[in-house]
Amino acid sequence: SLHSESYILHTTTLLGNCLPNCLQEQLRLQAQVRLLEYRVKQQQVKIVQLLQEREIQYSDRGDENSVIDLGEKRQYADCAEIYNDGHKESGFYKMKPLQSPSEFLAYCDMSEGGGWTVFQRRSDGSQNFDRVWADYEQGFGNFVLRNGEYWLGNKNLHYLTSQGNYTLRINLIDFEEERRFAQYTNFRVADGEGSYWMTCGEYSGTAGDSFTGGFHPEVKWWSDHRGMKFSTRDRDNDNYEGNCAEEDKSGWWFNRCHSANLNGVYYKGPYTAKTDNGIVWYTWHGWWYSLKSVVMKVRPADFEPNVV
Ligand SMILES: [Ca+2]
Repeated sequence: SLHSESYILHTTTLLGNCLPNCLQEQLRLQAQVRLLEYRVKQQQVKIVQLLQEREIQYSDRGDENSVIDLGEKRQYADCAEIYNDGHKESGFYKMKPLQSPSEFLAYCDMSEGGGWTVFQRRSDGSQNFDRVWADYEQGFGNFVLRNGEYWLGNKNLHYLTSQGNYTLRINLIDFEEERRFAQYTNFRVADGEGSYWMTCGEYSGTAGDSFTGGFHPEVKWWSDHRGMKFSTRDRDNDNYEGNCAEEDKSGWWFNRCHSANLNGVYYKGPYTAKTDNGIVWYTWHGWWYSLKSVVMKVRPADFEPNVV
């Protein structure tokens, strides 16, 4: 609107020097100002439309089948092995960790150094994450699309992370398109008999340490997710007299209850609800902001990309 403002100034100056009978000129100029204002508005609308179209095109890129079939020649324990066998394209690959009785598909993120096995993705709220124990145990969601939302399954997560020393990386994006990450050493998920309890080591990153409550010593007793069993609405293993999974509508390693709830309800940014049940990472946006995008992935700590 800068154009029309300078034009108004110019017009006012002209009118100041004007004789009383130049009313017609005044009207003409006023009409011109209105026309210019109208054009500026139209252009602003166009700019907004173009930005929206670009946004849609960008997100459409994830709307493609990205299952990559390597045949049955070789079995892979995780995406790190697939990467180092020369397959550097991101997509869903079949793998079979050492102890796993069967193969399964997981998305291999071959960016950020490559070799990452993605076990959770949130991108658009298209999948329901308010699910029972059996679903979280087996895994659920979309295992075809690049941006498909899914949970790999606690069983598979156990088989993956019990193969060695795995690094956990959590990538977060908010609705301003800002990106942050949190990384943890020594991430491991126990078996079903241990109710898939989770442990991890040291934090590094830009999103703050919401996973182990490391952001303040006084919150650790209720917000540290380490050592916690997995909970779902039909299997309450949390440290709270109520049922965290039921109140927060997700399956997670709830304590009492959380400072990170990445399987929460897909709201769009700031939200209001009875409980903090959004996709929350407390140390970045607090309890009442639900993130736009989450990726949780693992890679062996001793991974060294094989340059082919
Ligand atoms: Ca409880």
